[in-house]
Amino acid sequence: MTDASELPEDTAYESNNLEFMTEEPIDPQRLVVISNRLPVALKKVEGRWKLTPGSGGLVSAMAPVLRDRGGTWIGWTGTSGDVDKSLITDFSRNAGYDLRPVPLEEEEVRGFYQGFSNEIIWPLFHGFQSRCNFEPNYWHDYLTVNRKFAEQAQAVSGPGDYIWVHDYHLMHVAWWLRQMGCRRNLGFFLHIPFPPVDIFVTLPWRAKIIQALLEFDLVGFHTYRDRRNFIQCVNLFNPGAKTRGRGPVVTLTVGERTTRVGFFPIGIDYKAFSDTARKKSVVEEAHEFQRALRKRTIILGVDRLDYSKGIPERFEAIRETLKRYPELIGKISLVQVVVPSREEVGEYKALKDEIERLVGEINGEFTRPGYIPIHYQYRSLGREELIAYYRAASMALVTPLRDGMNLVAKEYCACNPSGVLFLSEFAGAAAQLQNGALLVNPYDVVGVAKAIHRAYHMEKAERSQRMRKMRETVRKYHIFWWVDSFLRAGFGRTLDDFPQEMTGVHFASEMGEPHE
Ligand code: GDG
Repeated sequence: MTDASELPEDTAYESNNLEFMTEEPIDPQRLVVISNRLPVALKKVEGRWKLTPGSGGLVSAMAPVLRDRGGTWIGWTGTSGDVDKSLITDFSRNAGYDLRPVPLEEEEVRGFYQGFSNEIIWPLFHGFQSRCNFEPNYWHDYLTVNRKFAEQAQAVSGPGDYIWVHDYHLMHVAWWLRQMGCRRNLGFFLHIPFPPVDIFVTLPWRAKIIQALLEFDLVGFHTYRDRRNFIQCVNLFNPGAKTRGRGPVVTLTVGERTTRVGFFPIGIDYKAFSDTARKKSVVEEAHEFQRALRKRTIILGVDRLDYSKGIPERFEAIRETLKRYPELIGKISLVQVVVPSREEVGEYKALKDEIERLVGEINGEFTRPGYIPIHYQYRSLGREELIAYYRAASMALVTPLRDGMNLVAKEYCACNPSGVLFLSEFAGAAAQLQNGALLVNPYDVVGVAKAIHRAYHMEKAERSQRMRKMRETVRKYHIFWWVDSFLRAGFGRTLDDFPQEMTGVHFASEMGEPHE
């Protein structure tokens, strides 16, 4: 268990109390959102096309925003070849915003999505260098597909629109748009971490990626640390680069070009989650789950299948807990939901096998009549079912090895007023939730086991007090605040629109290094 005061300085400082925005309404431009996937996927089931809602952090974050404001969402449908467009048109009509699919060939999906995005950028940016497959041909597909997205954006947007590109699959879109002569205001948000310079420099296309990102007018990250890493990389490849400003948004000038660079910790639709968690049907379902587990302490884990989420390490921590504290055998159960993801990538299949082997092993060791230590589910839950689990679980184990933010941590807080949150120091969310979470190093299984033991015996008053603080933060910095903050930083005319200080966080130097 790590106390906030023991954290490295930059981690401890990311408390992100970002009250830097002006109160004036933002310009009413139309919002054009671009992401790799649309918020829905098309699938052929028994010869007929079906539309299924997408899952994952980006969809959870952006779908309510476009529903609220209207606009256009450009993305891939998740399938190749001809698709039934009428389903997409019907969806657009009901959703209140337009969907514009970008068709991709199977070969392109292989090189751009499975290859460059998921075999290079994802592992590298999460710090898993040894998992990278730096296949030179992937780069070509990455560029080709980014150009397709740029062409679609150019075709469907008007001069006053704000084009907001999301995530690591599409870091080259602005570069292409500029090549096409587009002078529109372009924003980019990275949902995953930006790596430290010594990791980033191993990328064979490092200088090109930096150059491409600087073609955006605003580049946003979740945390101060990600932004710092990015600025250091820009400086390495552009020794004359100048950073100005001291707040959460600074400007970076390289030659003739100036780009704003900021950190904006993403939030959730707090009200929607907390309201649903209080619905009668959800409360009853939560009781159902508790009864099924015979009122044992439920510890919840919910993650996409991904090595960055630290699922095997979490299982080892549960094994360690039951070994170290045998009195907890029969008292605590981990309910682990693993949502299928990227199953076509070999490494993910291997991870699934590893997870299932560990479940078998640990359950084999500690199962007793009427007691199973790990309840493992490999499926996607319905939204209300997920919220019922959040409500039923007295504790949530959110222990990624590295994570841009981690929305599950915030959703749990919104849904469970008396729960205990164990949170990895290496999740972006730790910067905001360290005031109430039990911060853990996910690699330290003994440390996690001690934290579980401590939480099991924690007084009710301490639990509630910790959770109250976290709920306050999650409630205040919700998803609409995040969108608003980003758009204000994108539209604000000068940096003077942003005060140099934020409540509780002061920026001392040009580089924005925080000090107490
Ligand atoms: C990326 C970054 C960053 C999960 N299982 C089910 C389900 N979910 C929803 C959760 C949550 C989302 O998926 C997962 O979000 P995370 O933030 O935890 O993780 P990533 O998908 O990796 O997201 C991440 C995020 O982007 C946003 O910027 O926080 O760091 O990696 O919203 O509720 N939803 C349903 N059933 C499930 O079984 N309905």
